[in-house]
Amino acid sequence: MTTMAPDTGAQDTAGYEAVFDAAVAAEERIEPRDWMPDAYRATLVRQIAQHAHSEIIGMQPEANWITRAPSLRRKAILMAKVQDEAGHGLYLYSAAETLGTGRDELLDKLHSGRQKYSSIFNYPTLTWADVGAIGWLVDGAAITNQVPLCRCSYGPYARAMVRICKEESFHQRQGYELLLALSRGTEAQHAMAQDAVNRWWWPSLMMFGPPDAESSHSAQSMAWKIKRHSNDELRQRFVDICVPQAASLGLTLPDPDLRWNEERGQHDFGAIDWTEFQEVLRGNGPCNDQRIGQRRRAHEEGAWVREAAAAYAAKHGKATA
Ligand code: FAQ
Repeated sequence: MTTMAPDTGAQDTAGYEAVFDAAVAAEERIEPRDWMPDAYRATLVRQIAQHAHSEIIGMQPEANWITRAPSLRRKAILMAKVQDEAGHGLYLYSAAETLGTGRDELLDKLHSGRQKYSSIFNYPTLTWADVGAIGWLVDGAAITNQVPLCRCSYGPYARAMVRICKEESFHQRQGYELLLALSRGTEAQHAMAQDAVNRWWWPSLMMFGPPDAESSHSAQSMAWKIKRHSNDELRQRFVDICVPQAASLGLTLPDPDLRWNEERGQHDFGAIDWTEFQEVLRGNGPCNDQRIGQRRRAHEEGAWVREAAAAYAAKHGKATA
């Protein structure tokens, strides 16, 4: 989109709004210096921040297994994956910065519970098979949700998503491959893989957010082309993708109501426990306290790194001047 004069707040914004609406309708990208409605900016900051927080908190469940990976190859893959998630957090915090909201402010809101992160990361990783289940199901759900975000109307978010989705695709495959090895292994390994899938399946479906009828932001976000599909549409797409993959893995999905519906051309699936989802959002999931406690500690312990980087930048700036 062509750059428009920034809103000074004093002038009539109707003209700017018409140009913004026309750009969104024409599938043009909104860029940081373009005029945008305050509510559009606030919605993007909310979603991008929640997404960034999810990426960095999401490092914890799998990092739990780095020291206990069963081989050097598995350890190297897992370390690379967890580092990728940190990188995704950084791209996303940078995207939020282009909207005028600094990283410090967003981290402060995360640490004080004023901003959310994905419900999925409040579940424990009990066995090595959980690393496979997270890759297959959690990264799989993340890709299903995030590929359409590559076409988000806000340029910096959409562009960050392109690289993130490529990396998530590798993550999904490594999880699938890990589960396949376990599923084809000993009886105990197969049982471990099945148990992990049983525990991660329903929380993965919750990642897509509340049902459409209860999704407070979907209608406006879709009108602004931030979101391209509703929560239920993406959840259904994910279920349809997973069913044949589970069969190839030799594993079952823990839903007795899961069956192909010829008429709809999609799978029917059982009722999601939305009470559990709401409880996790309220901070009462199995690992909420542990996750946020660990995040606050990491931030405090990293203070010296931030101070050193700032001192270096100041010194370097002075030398250049
Ligand atoms: N968890 O009106 P909606 C990953 C909140 S990345 C917690 O439907 P919206 C990579 C929502 O914020 C995973 N809260 O909201 C990885 C809102 O609350 P608010 C993260 C949730 O925004 C893999 C309220 O409920 N991905 O996994 C959740 O239109 C492995 C009402 O909901 C993203 O963030 C939830 N599951 O749609 C990393 C993708 N669902 O703000 C490490 C970008 C909803 O009013 C290891 N985000 N809420 O207080 C999105 O696409 C959207 O924000 C949705 C929610 C679809 C998540």
